[in-house]
Amino acid sequence: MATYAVGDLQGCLEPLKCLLERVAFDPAVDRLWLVGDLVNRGPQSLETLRYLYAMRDSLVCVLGNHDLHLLAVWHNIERLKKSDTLREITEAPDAPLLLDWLRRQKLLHFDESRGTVLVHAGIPPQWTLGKALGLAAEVEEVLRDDLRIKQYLDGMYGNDPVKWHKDLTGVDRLRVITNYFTRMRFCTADGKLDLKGKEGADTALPGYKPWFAHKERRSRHVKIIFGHWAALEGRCNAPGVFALDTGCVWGGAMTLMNVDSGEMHRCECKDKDAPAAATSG
Ligand SMILES: [Mn+2]
Repeated sequence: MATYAVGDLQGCLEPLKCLLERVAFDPAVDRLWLVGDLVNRGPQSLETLRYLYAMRDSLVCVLGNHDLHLLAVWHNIERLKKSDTLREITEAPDAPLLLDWLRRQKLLHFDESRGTVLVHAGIPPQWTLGKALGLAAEVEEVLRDDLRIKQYLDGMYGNDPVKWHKDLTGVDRLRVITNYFTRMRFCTADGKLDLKGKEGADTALPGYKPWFAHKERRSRHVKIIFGHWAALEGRCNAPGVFALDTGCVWGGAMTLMNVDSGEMHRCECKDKDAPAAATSG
């Protein structure tokens, strides 16, 4: 009985299967945690979703920005972008089943017995774990609500407000919460976001740092497993913080971690048609 976490899949199903074979994953007893961005850009987004849905009882999954984008496309809020590879999902006969499962996943998962958090992008420095869990739950509730999900997805896109304030309400409030959990890389110590920078940890603007690098970060006493930031190449200098996106879809590798032992495994991305440059997380 083991618990594993795996980095961004982005429709790369073969490297996931390679990793699960490597550790002899048994869905009857083992558990797999997914950091989100299950789909898009890679070769097999639909097959990946079907594969995960079939083993849903063995999964813990948090949502990434690409998963939310897929939900927005499905609800006719947002059009497909040129680089999206999501049409195969929205046109599939089982799309309603798969996407209803997807929208019921969390933004933040906390395993109390392990003192470990799973999140797509991260937790901003000014939030305690308790605060973060409460705010994630606000978005999770809206995603499950047939009446409110469209309004949320419609207002989800955008970089403002750049910083959390407790008096924020409505879509502005939900947007900044979503941006922290699913898009953040660099921010200031008090949580002002720079959502444009996508390169390595040493490319922060003056006054900004990678979210995990702020010394007084209020969630520093729990372990955090995250994805989203391929340019880190799995390197993260903060103790107890584990960066699992190693850019599989960009021709890198997929990384799987044994949550309890910390043991890491990698399978190379063998898709020769993979996009050449890491332009998105
Ligand atoms: Mn992402």
